[in-house]
Amino acid sequence: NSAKLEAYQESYLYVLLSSSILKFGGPFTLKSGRQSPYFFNAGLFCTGESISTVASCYAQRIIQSGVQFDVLFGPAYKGIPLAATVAMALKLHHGIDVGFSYNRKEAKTHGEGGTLVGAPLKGRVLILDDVMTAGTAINEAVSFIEAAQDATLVGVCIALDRQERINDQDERSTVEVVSQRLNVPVLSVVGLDQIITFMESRGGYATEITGMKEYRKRYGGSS
Ligand code: OMP
Repeated sequence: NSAKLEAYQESYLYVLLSSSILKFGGPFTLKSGRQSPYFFNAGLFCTGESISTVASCYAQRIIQSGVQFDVLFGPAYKGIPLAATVAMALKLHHGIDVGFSYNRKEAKTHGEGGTLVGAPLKGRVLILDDVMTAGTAINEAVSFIEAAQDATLVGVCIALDRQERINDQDERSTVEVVSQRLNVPVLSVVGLDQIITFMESRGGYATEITGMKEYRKRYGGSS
């Protein structure tokens, strides 16, 4: 396993492990029904320290990719703080000022009304989300962009690519299939291989690493 790590990915992985955002043990039942020995909980980006590191890492990954965009869209609920803090990190660390937008789960019928909040969903839109496993969650987020007039999806950036196959009949990875289907890049701050590389380099995680490798053999995608 030789997934390379950049400095920002190392500080990110350090935060994931020290804040238990990445949890082991389980087994954890995933949305897809798969039983996983590890689980990534974006709800635990809940301190100034962890959210600022995570947001800076998303920003670096996005800048590194070269994707051009006008608005960030963070699907409710976990995408909301991501959209706000990544917009802030882009401004603070890279001098790039973009709008951010997110949805309500319940449409509001009074006041300003509607389902979308924040910057107008117009122009080139980059979706921010937490994790991709079998690609179900992303469809709802994409539907908001499709429903908006004058909005074009230009990419998706997630915190973790679990590098799983999309289903048992297709060995291609979810990220690859989703990227082809939407015809945009799907970026991730790290993938499962990089988690394994990082934990191997730190030592002391033999059981966790074995569990992740076995799981990767059973459910891993082809790229
Ligand atoms: P898919 O919809 O199968 O791609 O699964 C992604 C969603 O599952 C995420 O948006 C989360 O709601 C949830 N999830 C996690 O939060 N962390 C994980 O490690 C795995 C999942 C999951 O259920 O696959």
